[in-house]
Amino acid sequence: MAVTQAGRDADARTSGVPEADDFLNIDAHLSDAERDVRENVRSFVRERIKPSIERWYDEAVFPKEIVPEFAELGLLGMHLSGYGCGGKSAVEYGLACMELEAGDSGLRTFVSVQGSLAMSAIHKFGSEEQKQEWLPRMARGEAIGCFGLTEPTAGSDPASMKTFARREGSDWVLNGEKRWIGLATIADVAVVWARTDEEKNPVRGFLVPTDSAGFSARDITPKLSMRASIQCDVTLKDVSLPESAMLPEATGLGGPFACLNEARYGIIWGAMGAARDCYESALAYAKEREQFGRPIASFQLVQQKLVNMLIEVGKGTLLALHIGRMKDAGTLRPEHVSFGKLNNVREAIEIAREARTVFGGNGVTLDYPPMRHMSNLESVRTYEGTDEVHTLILGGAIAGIPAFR
Ligand code: TGC
Repeated sequence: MAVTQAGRDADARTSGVPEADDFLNIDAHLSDAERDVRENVRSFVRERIKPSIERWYDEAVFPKEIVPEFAELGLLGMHLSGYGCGGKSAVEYGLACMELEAGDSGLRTFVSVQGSLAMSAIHKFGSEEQKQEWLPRMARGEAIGCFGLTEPTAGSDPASMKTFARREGSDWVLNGEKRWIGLATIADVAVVWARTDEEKNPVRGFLVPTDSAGFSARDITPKLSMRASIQCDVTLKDVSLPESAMLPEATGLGGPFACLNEARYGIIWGAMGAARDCYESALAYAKEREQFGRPIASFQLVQQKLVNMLIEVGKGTLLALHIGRMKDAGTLRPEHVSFGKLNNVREAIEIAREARTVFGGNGVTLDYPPMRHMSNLESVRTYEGTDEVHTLILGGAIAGIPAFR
């Protein structure tokens, strides 16, 4: 049965103890539809992800069987409209990311790569035929997409990419290497960004079916982070594509960067999901774990840690909601996204570290989530723009002087 806001308010009043997961009653700022999305994804994470995540992480497997269930929940291309996509708001999508990442960053990353990067590239820049061909199947989880921007020697600076698309008659022939490409070994289609010899805006996007001759992908292993997720090296060797494979509406680096905005936005929420899971698990453990004859939650130093976590989870969640409202209102700028990603991932890592200490030695095992989240968040802090990149995007925005070039 759905819990109404009035019911939650009454519970909080009568118990006198604010809920651990919503100390500030941020729920009061959500609509019923937003709370429904949040509750649906939260239940899914509780029932389908939490019971198995330690095993998936330990065995370093992405549970591909979960993809149809993500689709059933409406998580794939959730914030896109038409073509079988969910048509949900930015805040609803953000809440879903937060709940998923409370399960594991690797599983939230699947939804981000599929929806925010691959589907969003096709939705924003594809031809009608490309949209009809791929988006409905991707929304149903029947086709998986990946997004090839980063290269072995072009990470923070995608403008230095070497992957090249040359004209051969009316066809394109792609050659190059991509690295850290989520899902590439299980993908059906890769959105590949490549340099062309066009003078103005040489970077263009191509839809590459992964069964194309000359396309190959390999999992990057072993990893100490995002173990329940797939990141790959990709090689493109004389991959021949028809003219119709090019995304017609993407010209220049603004194309991939617009997709990165979408993925970075989801991270702002997701990081707070991981942080909340660390805080909640540390709070529960501290109330049960006894040392010196009493629960460690009674010790002032432990309480201070818990309070520091609580405050940063609350601030970061409010920031995510504010940024989500700006996105829905159409007032969000890329530097706002940098503000959110930089702050929330940085704080989430601190929270995970602090939470781990509450568990003492037990905190370094997979029996408890903080160290797994901490390891995952090291990747999250790095992909979609490092701390340094986002700091300098913000620096450039406030100083009015670009830091990079
Ligand atoms: P710059 O000259 O500033 O911009 C080039 C053109 O792009 C436009 N632009 C944006 N458009 C939309 N959103 C944004 N956030 C944008 N940022 C820039 C800009 O207006 C310009 O357009 P135009 O029309 O004037 O040409 O480009 P720059 O190269 O100097 O930018 C520097 C910097 C550092 C900000 C940029 O390179 C950057 O963001 N670097 C970080 C790259 C990054 O986040 N990489 C992660 C890629 S994710 C991935 O490949 C794998 S992870 C996901 C997975 O698991 O698969």
